[in-house]
Amino acid sequence: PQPVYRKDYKPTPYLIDQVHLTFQLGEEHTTVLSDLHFKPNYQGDSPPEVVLNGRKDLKLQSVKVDGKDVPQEQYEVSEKLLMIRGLPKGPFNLQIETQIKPQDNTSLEGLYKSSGNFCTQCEAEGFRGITYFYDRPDVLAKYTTRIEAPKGPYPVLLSNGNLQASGELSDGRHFATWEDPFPKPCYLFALVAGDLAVSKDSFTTASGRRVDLHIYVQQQNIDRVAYAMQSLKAAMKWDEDVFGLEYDLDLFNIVAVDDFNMGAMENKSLNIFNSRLVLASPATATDDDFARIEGVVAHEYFHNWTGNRVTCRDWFQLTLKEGLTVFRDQEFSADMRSRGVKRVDDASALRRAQFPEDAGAFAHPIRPEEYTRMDNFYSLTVYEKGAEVVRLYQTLLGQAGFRKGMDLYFKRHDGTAVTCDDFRAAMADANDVDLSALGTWYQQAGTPAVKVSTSYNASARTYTVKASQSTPATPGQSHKDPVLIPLAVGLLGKSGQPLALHLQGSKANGSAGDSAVLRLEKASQEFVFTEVPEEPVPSLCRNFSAPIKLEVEGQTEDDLIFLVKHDTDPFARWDAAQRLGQALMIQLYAAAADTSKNGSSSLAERCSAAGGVKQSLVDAFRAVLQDKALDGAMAAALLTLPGPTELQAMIHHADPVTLHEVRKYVVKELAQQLRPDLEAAVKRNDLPASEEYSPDAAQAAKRVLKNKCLGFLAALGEPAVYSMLLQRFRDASNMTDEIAALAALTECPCKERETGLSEFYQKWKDENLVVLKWLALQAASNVSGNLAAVQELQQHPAFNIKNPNNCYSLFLPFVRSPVNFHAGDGSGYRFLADSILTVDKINSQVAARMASPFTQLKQFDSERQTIMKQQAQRVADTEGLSENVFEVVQKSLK
Ligand code: HT7
Ligand code: ZN
Repeated sequence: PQPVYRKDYKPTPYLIDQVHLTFQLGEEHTTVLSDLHFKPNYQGDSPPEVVLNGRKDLKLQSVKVDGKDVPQEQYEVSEKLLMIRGLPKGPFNLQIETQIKPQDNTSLEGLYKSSGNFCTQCEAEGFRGITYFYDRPDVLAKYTTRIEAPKGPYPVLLSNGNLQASGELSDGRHFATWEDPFPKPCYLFALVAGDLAVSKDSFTTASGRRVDLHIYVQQQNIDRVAYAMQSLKAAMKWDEDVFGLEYDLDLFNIVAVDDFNMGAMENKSLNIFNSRLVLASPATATDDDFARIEGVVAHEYFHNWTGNRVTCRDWFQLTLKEGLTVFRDQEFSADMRSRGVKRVDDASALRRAQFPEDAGAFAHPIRPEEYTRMDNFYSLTVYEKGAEVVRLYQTLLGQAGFRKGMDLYFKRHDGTAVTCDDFRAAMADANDVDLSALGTWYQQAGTPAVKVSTSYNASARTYTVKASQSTPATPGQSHKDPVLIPLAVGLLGKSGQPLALHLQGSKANGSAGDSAVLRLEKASQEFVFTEVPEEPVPSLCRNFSAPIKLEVEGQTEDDLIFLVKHDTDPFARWDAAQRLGQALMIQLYAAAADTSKNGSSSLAERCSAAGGVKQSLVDAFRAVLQDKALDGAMAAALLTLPGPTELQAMIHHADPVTLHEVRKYVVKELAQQLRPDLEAAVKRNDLPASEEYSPDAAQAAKRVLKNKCLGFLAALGEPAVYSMLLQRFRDASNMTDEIAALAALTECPCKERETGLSEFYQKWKDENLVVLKWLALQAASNVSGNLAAVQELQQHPAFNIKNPNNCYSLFLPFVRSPVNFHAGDGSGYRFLADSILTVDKINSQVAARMASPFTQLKQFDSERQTIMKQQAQRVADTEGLSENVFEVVQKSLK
């Protein structure tokens, strides 16, 4: 496969400004008639050939120019292209007729069927599976779409824009014609035809436009859309209030489908969603599900401006729309819920998942330089690190400055396809500042490491912060330049009070409340605070002001405990707790892994001989548990120890199973020492049965803390706790509590585990989305020998390998189980490789996602690296492997 390079960008020799599509949908095949208006976009007077993208499953029926058949010698069709020569000078119309078979399309790209309904997914390059076209984001056209289909099975016919006409045809067929007045790239095209129920509402924009809001779902789910509708209205209002952005049509549709490769898709006025991100009821969805629905509904809606009205010039610019839109949805959720907790959650997710990507074999800049399969670059780096880079602008410019930049961006670029450089230029010009230093973030892969050391001069009353930065080499990129890092800093006095900040010189970018933002842009720099009355404890990278790995030289355990107690910045406080946990587990891992001294001792004995869990950590956790004023969600975050992926990255070539056992040991020790406090917190946060369920942040905070405490108690391994958990599972009045109790049991090898899992399945076997939770719980379990159970689940009647949600709920959670995925005999790796090869024949995008654990193989001990590589190699050597999977495994093996 040939990679595409960013440097090779060239505009197309023609533009297409009008597209008329007719779909004749049928059970045997679908005919697509496409009438395209071409305008020259070339220099000179001899018309170049037209080269359009296609896919091998397109059956070309006819090609006409201005209504006349193009002679066979004037066009060529290959697996991926249609090339036409001898075109007229000046504008012309090209008519193409193709036949496709959506019912056989298991890739879920282009036009396909899900639960009997027709639907589309065109981003990134799926439109070429529908008809021949310039399938790239810089060709913007106005679309009209006529859909014809049998009325019985397909009473609902939807496409982008406004409904122009509809009516009956002969033979029980009917039609609808849709017209979208906004020029768009073909990746935003959508069509849905099926038998769907609709929930209707409306929203009146600030300027008085009434927008009809329709959510389409399968009939049996119509009572589960209220939360998505409420979220949509909240998002519409928020975008007006915060960015002055109004919706621009009279209709906004959302359709939920069961078979979908990703979360959702922002097609113009016809968003298509994975049903798990629309459907929710207290009985079937958790608090996290509700929060995710709110965030993703908003995200797709926000794309109407950031992505649709202003789109990307080429796919290398993907972060232009995705990084910016993730940033916008993060801010929305922060305003809807607790801002501090949201920031901690986002930072924690970035560290847990994106940092490893940035340190692994698939590391790439937020704006990649090359790709083979674009689908593989819908990555945490492009999305989540991209959002952090957008946040850098806001941290540097302030909220008002950021808004000025956004206003100018829309003013300059509405209706066009642009680059990340255009975004940066708008931000800079609107604020009359030079932001070129931010450019490096778009070019360099890898997480910058920042080292800070501090010193206090009592007689001069100065406090000096020295900072140095470096970014580790990543595949294909050995040289790294320093990047511009806004480092938000606060100083705390002896009793925890914030100290007033006076920064010498002009290095501070600004200060917000008790924080100053230091502007790190060189390999090493020094900043001096003056008039500092006493030696402070520094609170660094507040609000996670940049996506960096921070090392603070000389930071003591006492400093960290002090910050956990006193820091008013939620992120810095949480980070201090994380550092305490990390330091302890790194130290215990060293003792646990060293079997040379007393080979016959147990891991717990080796850990306790090394000092066990320090009293200081127990005390810090106790203080959190006893702090009744603390938001429950924040308390739960503070009580969450760093997870396996963060720890793995910190210990060179660690054995993941030993590391898991160490973490388990720490959890159990904490549970033993904190038992009364944990039980009290459970009691305090148990809501009375009379209180009606609400997914709001206040109620959810109580549940998350209670369930975190129950998770600790489960680690005690006591039969009485197991039966208490089973009882809670049975008595639960909402899915959050039900699944939390079951999840705690699923980690314990006890009879209550089996009882709970079987009762849960019997109760929910007819609810697809709930069955996914049941699959995921079992797949992720660290109960030893669980691979056999996972293999059995693959054969279970509830499991459907053709459905991406099923694959994501079985295979992805399985690879997160250190004990079973990383089993020393390589059985977990073999299972993953086999599963990738099976899924690849059905859906290569899903298979490529499943292959991503191989990109991390260099982190593990050498024995595991060897057997992981063997399996990755076996996948790479398989004949007929998709380009998607090949790109991932081949990088893993380099
Ligand atoms: N913009 C959407 C991306 C997307 C996608 C990409 C590749 C393959 C399938 C896909 N489904 C949706 C989603 C978003 O970020 O809003
Ligand atoms: Zn998006």
